[in-house]
Amino acid sequence: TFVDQELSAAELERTFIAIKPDGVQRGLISDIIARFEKKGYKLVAIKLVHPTKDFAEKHYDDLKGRPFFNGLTDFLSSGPVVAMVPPPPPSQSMSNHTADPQVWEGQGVIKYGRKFIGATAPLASEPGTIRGDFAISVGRNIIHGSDGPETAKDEIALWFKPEEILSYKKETDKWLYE
Ligand code: IDP
Ligand code: MG
Repeated sequence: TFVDQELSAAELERTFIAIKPDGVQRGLISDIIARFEKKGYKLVAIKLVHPTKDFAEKHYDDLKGRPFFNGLTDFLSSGPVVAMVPPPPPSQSMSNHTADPQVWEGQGVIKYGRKFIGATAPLASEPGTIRGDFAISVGRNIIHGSDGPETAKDEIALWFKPEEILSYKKETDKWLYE
């Protein structure tokens, strides 16, 4: 149906967000989740995990060879991390393009998630962003978010089994979209 097409299109917009060990230790889980939740994004998977060093190296595979790689992967594997996947609900703009899901790939929650998070260096992040409001050092910037559709897909597959990602309808969608 039309609605199913909208939902499968919205699934393409999934991003992977992780609250890093510093965010968990500092008691910022609820503040961070609240921003995505209040914006209207839908949470479809969440878990608390303590990644191994090996797993952290896989997650940051693209940064292998950088001088901070060892410290970064030590840090990510130093304690529990909150892993989550919030895609947006189907929107009216999406329903104009149901024939070609590629049209809106890369828009929505991936880009907006990065805007919410702010710049990699917290001191360069605007006030109002998560890193801007809650962090100081680049190596203690409390949150991770996928930087594009391809990374989102890879990171979701690395952190979650397909059966851990739920599909459900939110009744608030009609109050969020005209
Ligand atoms: P991002 O998290 O904003 O996407 P990336 O460049 O992908 O930033 O780097 C991944 C993580 O590596 C950052 O969030 C940060 O914690 C850490 N990192 C990046 N650059 C530096 C650096 O110059 N020194 C120390 N840590 C860094
Ligand atoms: Mg990155």
